[in-house]
Amino acid sequence: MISKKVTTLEAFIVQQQKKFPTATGELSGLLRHIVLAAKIINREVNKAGLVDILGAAGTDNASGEAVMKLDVLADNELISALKISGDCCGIASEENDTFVVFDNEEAIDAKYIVCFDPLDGSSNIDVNTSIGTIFGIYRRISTSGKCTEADFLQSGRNLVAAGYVIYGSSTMLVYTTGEEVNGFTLDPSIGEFCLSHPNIKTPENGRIYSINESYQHRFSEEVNKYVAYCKVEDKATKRPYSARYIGSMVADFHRNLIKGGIFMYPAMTGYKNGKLRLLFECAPMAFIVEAAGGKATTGTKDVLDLQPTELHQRCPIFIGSPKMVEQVQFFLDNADVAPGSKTAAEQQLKSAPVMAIDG
Ligand code: P6P
Repeated sequence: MISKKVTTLEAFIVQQQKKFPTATGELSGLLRHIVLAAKIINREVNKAGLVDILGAAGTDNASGEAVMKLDVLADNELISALKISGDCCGIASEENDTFVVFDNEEAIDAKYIVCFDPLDGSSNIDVNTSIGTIFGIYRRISTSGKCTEADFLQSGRNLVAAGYVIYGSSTMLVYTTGEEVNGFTLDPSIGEFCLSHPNIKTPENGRIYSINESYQHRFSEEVNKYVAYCKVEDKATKRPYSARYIGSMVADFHRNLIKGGIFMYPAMTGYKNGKLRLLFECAPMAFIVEAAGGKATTGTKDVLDLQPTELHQRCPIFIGSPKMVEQVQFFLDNADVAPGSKTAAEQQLKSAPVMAIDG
């Protein structure tokens, strides 16, 4: 029996659409199809541990069907769902070298395009670590007919909506259309995403830093100084911070969004623009974090201000609690500041008080 008000994602989408009298329902329809794909991906991800029974990718399962890699399956599900939606004229995906045009009659003139990473962190699948789907929705620039590459090479400032699904201890869908960020947890017993985290605002400050420190020898001196700063014992600024790095951007981002923290994937030797993709990971996450009161920079400009020149371009990213992003920017802009200096601590103390970390 339902004992208290439960807002399903479907009901929420309808409520949100009503706020815009001129809304045609196309964005709502697009979101519904992304949700459908997410439920199918969730079902398959949750079976990943049974690969020995169900067959590994590249083999045939008991019913003779080819078992595909989960990231390929996720890519296919999203492409199919978006194509049949009739509200999307094409997609660009981390899994596909070029963009995909939907030239079927009901889709070819649709208003929106979608960029997505179908299964981010997929290398973690076989060790049962949280992974995710990341998506960003733009209005097409071309007016009608087959979408073009220019429709996809838009800065994050043009995003209409962005979100992610995290397949973790529970499955959550978090999305924003630019104002509020809302989180919905999947209730498997009814197959519905239910509003569990209304109007998420990320803490102004935090005590979690996320970076792959094994690349220390490849980072710039300024990045290493900030990482050293995070480790200095200093009661006033509640340091040392806690290092948390899962190696799955969606999982690291989501934890920091809720608890406060900073996720960093800087430029480094061998990755002159960092590793993460602007269109499929960085821009959607930057859109979400800014709507939640956070910040996202490449180290030289806001991620959302980057004008993409190619589909798969990478960009450095420092994203999370605004005061922590400002603090790392302080180190990036002041090469002579020592990690243990009073100057560095004073810069931090100008910020909001740091939240205690719980767990
Ligand atoms: P590294 C996963 O492969 C991914 O794209 C992100 O989800 C994650 O944050 C990053 O790469 C991890 O990269 O080099 O630390 O293994």
